[in-house]
Amino acid sequence: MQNYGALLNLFNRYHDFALSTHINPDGDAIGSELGLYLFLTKLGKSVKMFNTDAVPGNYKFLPGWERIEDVHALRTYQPEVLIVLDASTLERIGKTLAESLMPTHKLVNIDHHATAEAFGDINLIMPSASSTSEIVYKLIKSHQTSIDKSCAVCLYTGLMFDTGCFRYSNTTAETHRIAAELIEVGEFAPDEVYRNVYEQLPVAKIRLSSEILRTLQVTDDGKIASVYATQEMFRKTRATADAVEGIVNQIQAIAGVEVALCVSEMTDRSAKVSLRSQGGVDVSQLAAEFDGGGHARAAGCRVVMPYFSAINTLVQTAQRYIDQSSTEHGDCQKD
Ligand SMILES: [Mn+2]
Repeated sequence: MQNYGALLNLFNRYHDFALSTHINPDGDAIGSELGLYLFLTKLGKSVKMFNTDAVPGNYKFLPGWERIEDVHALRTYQPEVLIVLDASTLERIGKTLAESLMPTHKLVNIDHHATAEAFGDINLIMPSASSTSEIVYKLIKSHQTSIDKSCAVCLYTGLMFDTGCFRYSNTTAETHRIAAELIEVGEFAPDEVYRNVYEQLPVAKIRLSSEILRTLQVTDDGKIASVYATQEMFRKTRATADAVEGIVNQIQAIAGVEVALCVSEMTDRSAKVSLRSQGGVDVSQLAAEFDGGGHARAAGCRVVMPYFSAINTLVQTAQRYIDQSSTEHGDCQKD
């Protein structure tokens, strides 16, 4: 991969680095950011991290999380090199940060989203990688530096998160080999990492889940399942917006369902949509119709309409995709 070389050159040439990742950061965002931070620090670089949103509580067991600063800490600081991780567009790091965090020399983009834009001077975009953490792992390996304990647990967390604990189709023999090496090097207990990430749920999240699951609708053909969350439900359960995460995966598990979607009513009269697919429909394309993005089997978008209109619009669009994919399938059978 020639791009590793271009990036490794930057590590030799420059001293001041800043890292950032997407809004509402998840396990891969935080894991890859901290993993790269710890590696660059070990190389003796000056490294700062700036995120728009705070580190979620369940990732505060990871070494270095408290070094992540917000946009207010930025002031007039300009790094020589800015590396953006796990964000398919520069705007995904948050508008204010995207406009004010300017590198004096190079902008680097490290990502694995199929819809990733090559917005950097150097772009390390690998849609075949399970996670951005996997790309960071390979980058460090190509530098022929050993991965240390603290770095290993961060990268493992990202790998675990983005593969849905090694369940999703992006999980390969290689993913397991990398995970095995990280466990060996990191000397951590994988079950403890799992508990830290997934078993720290606030009770409000379970209460919200029960409200949301009550809204379940499945189309007559059984192929599209949808649920929604309203502001009223958030008020009633006192759950935060991120408590919706994961519910769409539950309804995707319904037998026969090809596309699952969860619509959340936002406070600004827009609606946030999470999409999942069994593989027949590329939901990153579907999301792109609404200026969203993601992966073939997991994507999202935000639409400016009331949540009930959003459900209808998205279900209809998903139906169109399912009809298209079954037509294509039918043609194949005729041949
Ligand atoms: Mn990711």
